[in-house]
Amino acid sequence: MRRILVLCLAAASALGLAACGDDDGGEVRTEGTAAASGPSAGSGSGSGSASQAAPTCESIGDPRDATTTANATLTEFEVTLDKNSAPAGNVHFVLDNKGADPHEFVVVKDTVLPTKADGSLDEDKLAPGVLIGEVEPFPAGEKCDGTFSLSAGEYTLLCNIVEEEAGGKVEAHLREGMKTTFTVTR
Ligand SMILES: [Cu+2]
Repeated sequence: MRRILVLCLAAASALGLAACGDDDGGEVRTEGTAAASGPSAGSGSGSGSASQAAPTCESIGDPRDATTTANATLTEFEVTLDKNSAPAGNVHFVLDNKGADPHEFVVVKDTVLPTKADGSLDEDKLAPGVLIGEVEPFPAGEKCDGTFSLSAGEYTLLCNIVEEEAGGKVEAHLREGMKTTFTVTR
């Protein structure tokens, strides 16, 4: 599920590198090599999910099943929670993207994370069952949510987006610090 955000490459070639700032606008988002083959083709959490020209919120799970609601704020590059623990059960995470870029929300039942050379989470190296689920990337300024069934243990909540900017600079949100821990008690 490695994601790559290609920032304003088209603008850079048309207008020169000065046009290629760090802010929003003109972003072209790709996932792997699957060029935009249609919207909302990939709502699952599999590695082969299709790309979307613009991310939209796809809520995960049913919040009516939740016994706990936790609010998470996503920014560059932090995940901030209003509570750091919950009893075992279904936890409804209400996500508020207050940053300038799209972010996602990945739930991993571990606190020691295998990473790739670019600093992103290497999901292929997680033990079976450790990757609980995720809310796919959604835009800056918007809210989204996900409800996950969590058994007792220590979790990491993170964003695993990797941006490739003009000039080849790679920015992994996880490496930039976009994670927090969450404890589920019995
Ligand atoms: Cu992010």
